[in-house]
Amino acid sequence: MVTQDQFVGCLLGLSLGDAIGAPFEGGVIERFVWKLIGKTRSGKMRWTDDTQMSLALAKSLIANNGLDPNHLAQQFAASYRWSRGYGPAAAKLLKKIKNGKDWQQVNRSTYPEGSFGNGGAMRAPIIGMFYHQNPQQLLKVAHASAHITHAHPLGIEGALLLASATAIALESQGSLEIINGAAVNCKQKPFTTRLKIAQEWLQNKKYPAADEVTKNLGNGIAAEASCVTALYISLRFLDDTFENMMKFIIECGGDTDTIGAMAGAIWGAKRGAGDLPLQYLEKLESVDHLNEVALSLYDVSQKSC
Ligand code: F2R
Ligand code: MG
Ligand code: MG
Repeated sequence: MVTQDQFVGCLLGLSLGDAIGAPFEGGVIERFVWKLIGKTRSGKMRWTDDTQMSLALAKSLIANNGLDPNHLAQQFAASYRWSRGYGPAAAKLLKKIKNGKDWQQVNRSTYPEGSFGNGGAMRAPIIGMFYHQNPQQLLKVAHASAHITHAHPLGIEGALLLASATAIALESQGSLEIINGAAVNCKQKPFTTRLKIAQEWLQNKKYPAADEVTKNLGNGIAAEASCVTALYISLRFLDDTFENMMKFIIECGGDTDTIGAMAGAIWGAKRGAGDLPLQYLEKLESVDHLNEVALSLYDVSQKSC
């Protein structure tokens, strides 16, 4: 039986992973900017686009008892804030939607095949929670919700992987069941090759150092270079602490907020909010709001799926 505590754990885990990882993301300029704007006036850790888009997605699912792509596109655009640190193509696209363009006309305007960034995957744990009882619908909706901003097949595949891994983690499965179950939904070589490596490490209880994880699985902003990494790290640290998982993610470097968000969501879905570190939760912005949204998502998901 999936619990409210797991839904709250998933959303808070996503947000906490995002906020803890954010100061270490990107190059010198991005880190300097985050030093200036990474705290609220009351000194709490701010989250980034990963949480901002996940919240927009959760609220849209709640309002519509499921996915309404046009409503979701409007929610993404209305909640866009430059200070949350969006990807460049995503920012352009959301501004166009805000200015009245139909998302279907602009979601390939920067790249003809669409974006293969990890922006569709970083919010996919929300789909995994909402549709955890309905695997077929989960895949359909993960695809459709990623397509709004990430039409590229690799951007979509990342969303399928993260949504299905979250749903299986909620069912309290072990690490091999989670990765094997989620891997079934991946067909593209950049994913399947990395998944095989991660499956082998988990199966044989190998614990490669951070630089080897980065070299083999990636740590970049592209979906193919961060989704398997996040899934692998969350599973490797399932029986460890959230703090140790985040230390390892920061050691891996690269897209630390997004790998933190995706890994944090899966870890939180499996372990529940009760296992998240209180000393960090106390420093996170708007925890009460995140709690409320996760509980509403739970209620609506129980009734509609
Ligand atoms: N934007 C940031 N952080 C700023 C610093 C990042 C740093 N410079 C770095 O590269 O590590 N963080 C947030 O953005 C990521 C999510 O991005 P999203 O939503 O996928 O954005 P976008 O713009 O669609 O794609 C990201 C970049 O990927 C490349 N790319 C995507 N599709 C492409 C294609 N079809 N052809 C060529 N390149 C493509 C481009 O460089 C895009 O700008 C998360 O990390 C979030 O935290
Ligand atoms: Mg971010
Ligand atoms: Mg990021």
